[in-house]
Amino acid sequence: MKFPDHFIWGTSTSSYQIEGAVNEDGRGSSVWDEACRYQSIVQDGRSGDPACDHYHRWAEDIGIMKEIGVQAYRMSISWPRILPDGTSKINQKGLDFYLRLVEELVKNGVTPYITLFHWDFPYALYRKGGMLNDESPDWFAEYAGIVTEKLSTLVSHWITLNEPQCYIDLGHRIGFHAPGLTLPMNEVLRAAHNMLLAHGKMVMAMRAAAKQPLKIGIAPACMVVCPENEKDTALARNETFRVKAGTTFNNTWWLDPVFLGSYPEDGLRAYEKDLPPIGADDMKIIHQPIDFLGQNIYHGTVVRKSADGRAEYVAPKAGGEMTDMGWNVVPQSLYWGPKFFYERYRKPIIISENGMANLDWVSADGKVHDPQRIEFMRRYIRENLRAIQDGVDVRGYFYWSLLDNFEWERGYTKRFGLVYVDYETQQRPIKDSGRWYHDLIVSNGEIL
Ligand code: IFM
Repeated sequence: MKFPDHFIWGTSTSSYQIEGAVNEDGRGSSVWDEACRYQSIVQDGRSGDPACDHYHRWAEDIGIMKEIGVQAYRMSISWPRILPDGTSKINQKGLDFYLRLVEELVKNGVTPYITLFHWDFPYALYRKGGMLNDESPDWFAEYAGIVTEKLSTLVSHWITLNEPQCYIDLGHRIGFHAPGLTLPMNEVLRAAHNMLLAHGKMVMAMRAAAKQPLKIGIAPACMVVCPENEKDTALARNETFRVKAGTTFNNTWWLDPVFLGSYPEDGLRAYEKDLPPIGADDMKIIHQPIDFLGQNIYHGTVVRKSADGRAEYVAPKAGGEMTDMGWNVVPQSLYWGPKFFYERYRKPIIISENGMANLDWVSADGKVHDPQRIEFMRRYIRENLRAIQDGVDVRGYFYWSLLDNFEWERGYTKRFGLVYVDYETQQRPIKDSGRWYHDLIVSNGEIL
């Protein structure tokens, strides 16, 4: 059982979840800074400061990556560190921080993958209307061009948006995430449309500013519906790609415009009375040629055909495997997800996030034993290999996350890392799973 020779093994993080140093070196405020301070959306009442203090400990963290043996590191850029007001005035110190980080990664043989937007939207732009301001796509483009100009000599792999469904739906419809809004559906869809335009305009700006040919992708949250049996495959595929009214948590409303150049018909029907104005050239802007699809997949649902031919969701078994997030363990989502999406969009796939939160602690022997995480990874990655063996073009796997970190509305209560973080001392022991991942990488999957 081996992965293709070119397969990339990496880990992921994001700026607000690990960096800390929110008031240092000219960084501006983001909607998450403000939400943590003024809205009680975070369970433990904490914020992304100091998180893992990565802003000061980045060199140590690269050392840890080397010890684990990761070949690539997916990180995100804090927009308000680069442009404290969101546009115009560049904060050189912010850009220099990322240049140093990227230089050191490359020097250490770790390939950087950069995500430009992982939710830390500049507060100054939120005050100008945020995603409801139709100028917002241009703000994203300006920011993307500046970062690309600075870093693209060394960085060839880029992701425009991370899980836009979360930023828009959790942040603008349900209010669980910053900026904590509960807007009506017509405004949510307008914000979503602007987010898609932002993606397209970012790609254009990045290609224009690039110092070398870039590989650009997008990393949505992928909702995967798996068939209970092979005979339920068509049903599961339909459910995976179906747009349901009342939420933008779906796959095709976001990805059909990006990869196919149009909104899905069932979505246009489901959202009919709330549709945003769609300009004549909008789809052309959104549908830029890009190079890969990043899939963030953690769990899935299972479906079978009912007696009258409808989709019947299979309830997880009582007391079944579950992570500390309360997410069901559905390893076959890493088979069906890549398979269904590859069939629909025909683009190389990177598993840009997969992982689990676990109740980890440091044992008396000073180590962190996390057998469940090892088992989780083993099961999921095996399924991913099965997809590759069935002809799906999966190019890499990025475990979420390198470090335990600030898990948004759950604060520091959830630990996803291969590396344990003691937030008081900032010590970082590598967990058993990190050691296991090392062996997996060295054997290119053979130890599975
Ligand atoms: O921590 C998040 C990450 O920021 C986005 N994807 C899911 C992870 C786990 O919830």
